[in-house]
Order: sequence, then C-alpha cells, then structure tokens
Amino acid sequence: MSTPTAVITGASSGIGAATARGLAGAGFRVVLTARRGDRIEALAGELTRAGHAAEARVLDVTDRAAVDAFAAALDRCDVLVNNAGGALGLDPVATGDPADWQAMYEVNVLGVLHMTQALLPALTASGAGTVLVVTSTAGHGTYEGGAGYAAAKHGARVLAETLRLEIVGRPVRVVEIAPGMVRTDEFSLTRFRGDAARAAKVYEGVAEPLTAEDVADTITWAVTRPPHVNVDLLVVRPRAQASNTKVHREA
Ligand code: 8X3
Repeated sequence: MSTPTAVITGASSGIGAATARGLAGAGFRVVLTARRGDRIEALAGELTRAGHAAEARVLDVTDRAAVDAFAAALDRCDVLVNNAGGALGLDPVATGDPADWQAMYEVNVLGVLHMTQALLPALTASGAGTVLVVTSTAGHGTYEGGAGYAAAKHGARVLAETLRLEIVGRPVRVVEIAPGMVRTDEFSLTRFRGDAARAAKVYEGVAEPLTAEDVADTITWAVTRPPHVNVDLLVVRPRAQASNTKVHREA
C-alpha cells in the first residue's frame, strides 16, 4: 500500500512551504509543486533528509496541459491543497490594470479549477479525498484598492462552495481556509512589485500578523480530521485584525 499523498501548489515559499512541512509531519507523502524548481527541490531534500517522503515537481497551475501531464503521472492523490495564488497591485477600480486582473483570475481561480479537475478522479479513487482551497478574507469582503484580488478570491470561494454541492455523496470533502493578514516573505512584495518599503507598511505597527506556520497549522488540522468531518470554512485572522479594514496598529 503506498503512502497517502498530498499535493501542494505554490509550495516554494510562505503558506505552501509551511503546509508541506505540516503535512509531511502528519505522515503524508508530500508532492511539492511550484514554478521555481530550485526552491521546491531544496525543501523536498530537507524533508527527505528529515525522514519524510517528499518530491518536487515543477508546475505552473495556469498551464492546463502541464497540469494534466502532472496528474497523469501521479500514482495516487488523497489531498490537494490549492495554495498557489496572489495579489497584483492595490489600484482603484477606475485605474486598475486589466492585465493584473486577468493574471489574478488565472492563478487564483483557473489554477484551482485546472488542478481540481485534473485530480478529482484520483481524489475520488482514494476513498477519502480532500480538496482544500486557500482563499482569503478578500474572498469574503472587499476593501479599497482590492477589487481585482477580492474578485478573484471570491471566485475561488464560489468554486469551492459549488464543488461541495456538486460532489456531495462522493468520498471527497471540500475545505476552504480564508486567511486574513499573514506576513510572509513574498505576498506583499509581489503585490507591490518588489517595493519593500511599501510592502513593509502593510504590517506596520501590527503586533503579530499571522505567520505562514499559523495558517499551515489550520490547514494541517482541517486535513487530519476524520474523513467524515468536513470543515467547510475557516476564517483566520490575527487578533489585531477585526475586519478587512479594521486593523489595530501600535504607534
Ligand atoms: C491576503 C489578505 O487583506 O491582503 O489574502 O487581501 S489581504
């Protein structure tokens, strides 16, 4: 009998990398996917040396042909963590770049669609599959400048909710984890295209933004519940963040 297998997208950094560590620690063979091969190779190597089963596969979730080839080569899949995603810009609707909106839709929504469609047969065949979608609190409300990202994350949330309705009765549960403010190395840096000062301002004065490990902990918890327990949705924020627009900042 092969080892229960978890596929994690966007596993090269942040929440994805922390989730790979969490699920490996929980006994899963983890298959790390991302565009940056050097990073996932390094993490898979680290996990393997620590005695876990870990593999790295270079994959762009927006490339359907590559996703299909990846799925065809996989011998089993028990858990799919759709983590790859991200924000580009913080521009008002009036001036936002349609190319940013398109890129955000492609990775945050179509990326989840491609991975989920490709792996659903294997997840069903496992007899106790989990599709997990890492959305965002931006999938449950919006904020000024956030429309492109919020629209995409609302799309990912609706995908998860609809899939749960459509596959009820099959042995696959659908879990959504919606993190609020998480301080990772890359989320805000990517959003502001490498502007480190602007990225740092997002977390300025916030005593303890969530860490990637905090979110990975909730993902690992949801995935390791008994198969009949479907954690539909977990909204996770730091204590200092009461809503998308209400954040306590110390002077
Ligand atoms: C990240 C949360 O507030 O930057 O998904 O949209 S936020």
